[in-house]
Amino acid sequence: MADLQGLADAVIRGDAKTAEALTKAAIDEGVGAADIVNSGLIAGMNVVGEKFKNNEFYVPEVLIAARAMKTAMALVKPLLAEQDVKPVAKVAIGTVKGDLHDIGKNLVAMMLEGAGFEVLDLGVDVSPDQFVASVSNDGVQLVAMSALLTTTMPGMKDTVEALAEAGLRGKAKVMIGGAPVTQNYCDEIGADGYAPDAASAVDKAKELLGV
Ligand code: B1M
Repeated sequence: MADLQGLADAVIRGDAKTAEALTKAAIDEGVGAADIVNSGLIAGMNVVGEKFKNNEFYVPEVLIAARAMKTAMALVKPLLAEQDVKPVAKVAIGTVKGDLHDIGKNLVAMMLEGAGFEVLDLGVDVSPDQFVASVSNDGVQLVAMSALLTTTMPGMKDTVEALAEAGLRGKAKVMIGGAPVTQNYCDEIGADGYAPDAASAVDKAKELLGV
């Protein structure tokens, strides 16, 4: 019997070796890729997200859990395509232009991936044009922007405006976050949502996209 609860627990503990072994065993037993992802990997990352929100887990624990999740996900990914399992939605994430901080952005990306989103990571120093291209060329439904400097926050406003100018504001939602970013700033620039941390970012993304 495939041990999907054991897989979820291995992800929570950040035990990549066990997560990999249990994923291999489940695949060999013919368990569907969607079940492995939903009942094993996402279930585990959901608990990690809750613990992070409640300050029971800190950044290192989340990073280690996400690494275990990614190790197992690498085995499942080819099957997802074969079995035509669709991601929850497609997100482009990046740190805005002029800003090189990526630790928080990476955490948000990992939590989104752990929740079943397809994540296009545009990296750091991402221009409004790059975000716009992700929507127009790659079919992204959610633009997720991170900023850690007060001086780079205007890049978020520029991106919201660039999306509007390109006529794409109706095609993708915009979510923002990062230490100096606030709900007030989100309202001020006309973004769709703000999240204070990586776990809340998953909830906000689901809320914005209705998934
Ligand atoms: Co810089 N830095 N830094 N830095 N740095 C800060 C941000 C700063 C507050 C330090 C300080 O002065 N006390 C300050 C900014 C001041 C301001 O503008 N308010 C600062 C400065 C000034 C600078 C430089 C200008 C320093 C210099 O060169 N003179 C320079 C700028 C470089 C650039 O970007 N162009 C600089 C450089 C660097 C390093 C390269 C050395 C390094 C970054 C390494 C890296 O990221 N790869 C660095 C670091 C590490 C920091 C601190 C110490 C830590 C940031 C961090 O990673 N936090 C930071 C001081 C501090 O915060 N104590 C500081 C941990 C991370 C998990 O939190 O990113 O907030 P955070 O992410 C959270 C939430 O905010 C949220 O979820 C995450 C997880 O819960 N979140 C989102 C983040 N993005 C989100 C997106 C969402 C939703 C939620 O939706 C899309």
